[in-house]
Amino acid sequence: MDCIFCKIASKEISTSLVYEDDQVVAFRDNDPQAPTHILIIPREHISTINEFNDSHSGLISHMMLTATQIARELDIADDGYRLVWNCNLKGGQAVFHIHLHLLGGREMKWPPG
Ligand code: IU
Repeated sequence: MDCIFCKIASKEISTSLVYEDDQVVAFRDNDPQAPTHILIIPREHISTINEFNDSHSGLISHMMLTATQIARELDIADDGYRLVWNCNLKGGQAVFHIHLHLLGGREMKWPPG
């Protein structure tokens, strides 16, 4: 499968890695929309969050906990940050390997565009 985030997860393509373990990889977004913009991805290829089912509950929890841990480590937790899952084209998804955006280091607007 020709998936750029699978290639990032397997290190076929290098990135600015922030964290990795047996389930997830976190790296800096290459077109950051905030001073801190990290993507947390699973090593497993899942195209959209529409594919989530009960078997993914541990992974989803682990991705969220990884994001909050990185926010603390990068010192954006106290000021505040945003976690975003984009789903499918109208949801703003451009890369079809799920990823959790962690955005911080600036004030966020609401509602998002
Ligand atoms: P989206 O939710 O699918 O729209 O987000 C995809 C993100 O992946 C977007 O912020 C891109 O800048 C980012 N990205 C990246 O960091 N490195 C890449 O090689 C590619 C996309 I392709």
